[in-house]
Amino acid sequence: MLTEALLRPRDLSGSEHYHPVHRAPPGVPSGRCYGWVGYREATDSRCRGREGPLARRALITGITGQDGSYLAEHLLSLGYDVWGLVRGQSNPRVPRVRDLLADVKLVRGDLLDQGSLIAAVERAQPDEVYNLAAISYVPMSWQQAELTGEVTGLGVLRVLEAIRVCSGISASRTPGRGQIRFYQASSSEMFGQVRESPQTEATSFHPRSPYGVAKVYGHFLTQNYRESYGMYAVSGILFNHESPRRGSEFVTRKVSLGVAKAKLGLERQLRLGNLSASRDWGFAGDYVRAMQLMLAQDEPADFVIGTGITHTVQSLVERAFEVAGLDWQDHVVCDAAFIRPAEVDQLCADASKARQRLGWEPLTGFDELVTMMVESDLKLLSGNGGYQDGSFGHDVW
Ligand code: NDP
Ligand code: GDR
Repeated sequence: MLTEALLRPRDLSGSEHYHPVHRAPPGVPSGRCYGWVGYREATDSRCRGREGPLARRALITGITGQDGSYLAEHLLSLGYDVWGLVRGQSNPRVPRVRDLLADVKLVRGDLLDQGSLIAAVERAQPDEVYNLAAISYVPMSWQQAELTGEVTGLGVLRVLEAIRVCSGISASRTPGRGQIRFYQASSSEMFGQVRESPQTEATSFHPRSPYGVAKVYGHFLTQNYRESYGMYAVSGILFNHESPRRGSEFVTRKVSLGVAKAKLGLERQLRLGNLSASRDWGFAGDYVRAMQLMLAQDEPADFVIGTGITHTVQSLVERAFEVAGLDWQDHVVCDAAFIRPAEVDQLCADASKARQRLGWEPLTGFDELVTMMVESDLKLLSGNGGYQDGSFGHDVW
């Protein structure tokens, strides 16, 4: 469990062992990530008596989101020391992380606040930063377009700047510097009105929402920091990925919850928008493996991650009701309120580059994913387990 000691800021500045310089120690290849080695060797009990490289340390923004929880679990299983950035004074989603991931250390910060990000990087002293934080619900990006631009777009700039400042990288390209590796959560929404199908890393962008536009900014900025400063900064262009931990506003979880409610007699109708849109849906647990692999390469590069198989929203609905032995036509109502001002009609990934260079493959198919989600929500709503959102209750952190 998280202890007070872990949550209290360590007073680095007063330590005689505080060496905030990212430099490989003598005899260590400069390409390897040994950030903050001097400080850690001197003060961190994890390191005493250990030989060889330290456990890698990761800082995840968006730890309270779907991907944050899966990525943290995956990195912990690989032996990483995992830190998560959490915003707000009393964030209701913190219990979710705490219950799932007792070994994660939390640090406060907000993508809207540059100083907080610099402080978080200084405190966590990461080897790798995964920027998963965003306003990620596409319809909200029309309602709060400016906020979406600030968080999902400019937030990427602030995280990159925090890394640049803490790494002591100046205004010119310095090859070999910047040993903190950076992952940006780019999105297939950048392809929007697709120019070709399937989409690859070379397909040009035509975003269809303020969210998609903000992601394009973050994507190119990540590329630009790589080119400008020689930073190891990469983007994963991930297609839709889902799980029992998905937010209930997204269509897959809305449907799995709707099916469970219909099956248990809690609600009869499920109101949805455009049933003819197609998405390349995969399992979030598979996709976070790709994020870590992208930061473990010799050379930084961007990758498309998806299954290569696309389904309509209607086929998702049919399959989900079938899992519960129900006929979707008895329950689903089309509601214009859920139609978007501009739609992304179809998306389909060509993830050949990731398969070849990262050895990455999705392990969970569409039917298995939908079944997993419906079964989890049936358990949840019948009080037999499932995934609790944790979005209520007292935040003691
Ligand atoms: P979620 O919506 O589940 O999580 C978003 C996270 O961002 C939450 O932890 C949220 O924190 C955090 N956040 C929001 N605003 C701020 C802020 N101002 N400062 C700090 N943190 C903030 O998203 P997913 O886990 O599904 O996705 C992760 C990332 O991947 C996102 O960037 C998303 O855009 C991108 N992406 C997702 C895909 C998918 O299919 N899931 C596909 C492609 C890209 P809080 O709990 O406090 O609200
Ligand atoms: P998306 O996911 O917009 O692709 O963004 P979402 O599940 O919201 O929508 C997928 C498709 O389903 C259609 N749809 C509905 N969507 C919702 N949410 N609610 C409905 O009632 C409904 N009815 C039909 C939508 O019109 C759309 O075509 C997700 C997010 O995780 C982004 O952050 C991420 O970048 C992309 O996936 C890749």
